[in-house]
Amino acid sequence: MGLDWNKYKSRLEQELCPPGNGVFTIHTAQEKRQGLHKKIYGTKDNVEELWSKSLSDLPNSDQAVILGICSDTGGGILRGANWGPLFLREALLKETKGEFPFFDLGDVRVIPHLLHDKYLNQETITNCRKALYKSEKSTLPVGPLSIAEDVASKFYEVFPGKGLFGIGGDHSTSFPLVKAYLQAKKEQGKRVALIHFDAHTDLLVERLGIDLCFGSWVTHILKDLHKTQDAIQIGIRSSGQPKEHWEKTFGVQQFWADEVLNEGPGPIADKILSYLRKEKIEELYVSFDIDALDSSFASATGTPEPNGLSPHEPMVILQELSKEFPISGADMMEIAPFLQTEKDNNHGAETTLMVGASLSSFLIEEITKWTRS
Ligand SMILES: [Mn+2]
Repeated sequence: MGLDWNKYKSRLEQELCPPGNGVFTIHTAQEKRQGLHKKIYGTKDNVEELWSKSLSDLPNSDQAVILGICSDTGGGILRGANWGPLFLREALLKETKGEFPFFDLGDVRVIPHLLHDKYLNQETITNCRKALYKSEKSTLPVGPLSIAEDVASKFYEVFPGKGLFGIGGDHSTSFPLVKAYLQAKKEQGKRVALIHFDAHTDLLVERLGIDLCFGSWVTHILKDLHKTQDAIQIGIRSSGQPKEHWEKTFGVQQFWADEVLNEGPGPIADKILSYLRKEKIEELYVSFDIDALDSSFASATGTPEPNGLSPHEPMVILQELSKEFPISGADMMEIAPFLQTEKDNNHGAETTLMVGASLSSFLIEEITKWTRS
């Protein structure tokens, strides 16, 4: 037995805040936030207290557990994915007709100027601890990626049989989630694979000297996989290098968007399945960058890309894979609801959120199924 639940709960009460509150703001999107709180708690008042009370039910929950990370500091082209967790939750509740097929842990308390604590000096860490935890003696992390990693790794320590569904945030926020997941599964002796949907490889080693960002996070979780081939990327199309370069240099497997569109999702799923069977993979983590989808379906994102997948292909692939291999962790990243960049008749954010919610709700259901199995 590692950390006990009560200690973890008191950590959560400090590191997290109620669902939808992860963006530090007074007025912006206040109505939306209050609307979400009314749906969750039946009121917009005393939300901190109601949320903190609700955490007590976590040990008895058998549902997928949601964690929002409202950080886009790791992005860098067009920002705005910090609003993903609030807006996607609302879209999810529409999708599930107000039912809650998940347990909501809340949002990471994000200082929007920070990324990871390793980039900070001691003075800044102390000041930020004063701001977040009202104590300079606190030993808790302060950067969003560091907090998320602390929350996720201790989550798996306390609840090895539960699964997390992360909502980003720019794609760097998958780094702590995937890292904690991979390390926990390794500890449990379980062989897992990463199924990564994206228009981009996210395989930079660093970007302008920063190693943890939306373009480089995958590179830094490869060492936590049993084999680098266990990272399977789907939907790639915006890349300065051909597929062979990435597969040879990093050892990952890729299925580019044109392959998926030409061959169809069924045959692609079959190829992936035969690898997973051969390698005796036991569980899957799915990281979904919404820009894997064509920009006509996903325009509300930092780097919308044409010539991508429709929601149909990933759904078929995920359905086929999950028939044989349980999905025990997943995330939905890079939805930036205030961005509407394409000629989308101003329905871009609505469409992006709708398809994001339908894929998310599938992944959440799968995590819940696995939790109950
Ligand atoms: Mn990405």
